[in-house]
Amino acid sequence: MKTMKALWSTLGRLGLSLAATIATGAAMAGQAVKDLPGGPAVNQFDLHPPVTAIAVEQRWLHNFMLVICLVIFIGVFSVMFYSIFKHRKSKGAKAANFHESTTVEIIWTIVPFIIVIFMALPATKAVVAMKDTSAADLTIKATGIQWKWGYDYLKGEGEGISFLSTLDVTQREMSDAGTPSGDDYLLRVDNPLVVPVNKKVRIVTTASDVIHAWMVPAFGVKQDAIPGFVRDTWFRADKVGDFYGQCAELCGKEHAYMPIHVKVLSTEDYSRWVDGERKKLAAKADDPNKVWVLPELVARGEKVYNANCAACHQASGKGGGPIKALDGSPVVLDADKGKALQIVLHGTASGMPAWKQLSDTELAAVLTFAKNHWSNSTGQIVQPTDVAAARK
Ligand code: HEC
Ligand SMILES: [Cu+2]
Repeated sequence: MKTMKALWSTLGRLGLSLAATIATGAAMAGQAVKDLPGGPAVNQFDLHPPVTAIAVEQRWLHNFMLVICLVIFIGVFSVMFYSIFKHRKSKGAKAANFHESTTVEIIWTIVPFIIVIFMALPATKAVVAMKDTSAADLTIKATGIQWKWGYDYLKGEGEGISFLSTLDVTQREMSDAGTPSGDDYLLRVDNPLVVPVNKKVRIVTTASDVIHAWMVPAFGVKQDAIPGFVRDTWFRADKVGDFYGQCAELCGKEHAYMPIHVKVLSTEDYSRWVDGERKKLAAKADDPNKVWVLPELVARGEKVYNANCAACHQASGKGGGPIKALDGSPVVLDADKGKALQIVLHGTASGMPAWKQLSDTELAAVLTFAKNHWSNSTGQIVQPTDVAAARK
């Protein structure tokens, strides 16, 4: 009796949560999410529409194997059910009594063997083609970092360009607030990877902390990015457009927040983009001895903050849980600039990462920003030279 009661209450609770799930689903459907070209589609059933020869081949292989499996499934089960039905006991069927039929054994060894060869041949051909990263027009290193991607153009047009690609801040805010919207929800990044169309692009993957994986379904590409190792993959996109993927290896609590956005441009547009990046690089090569004025440095610092710090400390500067607030923090407000500087340069044992990979100017900017934003208004300026001195 008691167990029955428990069972009913469990079932009741299950029903409630099911209803809640359906209600949320309906609420989300109410927001009219549409297909994202180059990304996921609403109620997507098939693989992503392929835009590389490899992805076309993978899709063909997938369908080919599916058909073979279906035929075998239908064949085997038809014979089985037919035999069970036709030779049932109530019809007075008598079981044949024999063992060791050499003919049957040979047939059921040879036939599957032939089927396996039929499937393995085209599959091997595809795998070999996927692994052939030789003679690439462009080589780009993709580094998985908790939780963003770093791209370095190593060889080919655009060599020397390098940037980080992080989830767009508005996406993070929507996620935190529980109000998803937009067709590219959690797929929008600040700096997409840009590549030319119809060129063989070799992607070299590695990681700086844990294992990540670089995956873009429309290209048929998925490659683990492993710390201390270098792996590679390639694609040749035959269409311009925007294509989306995600980190495909569970890499920590923000695994879902490291999307991949690849922008495929025409050859001319790509050259133009490279030119623009070169100019930006030149402009960004900050003079470390420059003496900045407050508003300029705060504006620069806000960008650095949004790209690197807001994920933990929040756009509001309030942090949360073990992540200390920067708004009103005595360390940030301290007249001794060195205190905050040491923490940001070297991190702490309790979860604050070290940021020494940022430039002197970026660190000076982000600290000046923290000291003069939200309710903080110290008027203090941290100059790049202060950061350089603290590094020693
Ligand atoms: C991965 C999450 C994370 C990121 C990203 C992060 N922090 Fe922190 N930060 C922390 C945690 C956790 C603490 C608290 C550490 C402690 O108590 O020792 C902290 C503490 C601090 C402190 C000391 C605050 C105090 O009152 O003691 C400063 C300053 C700071 N962070 C600045 C930054 C800046 C600037 C950035 C961006 C460049 C940044 N943090 C990015 C997690 C993070
Ligand atoms: Cu990852």
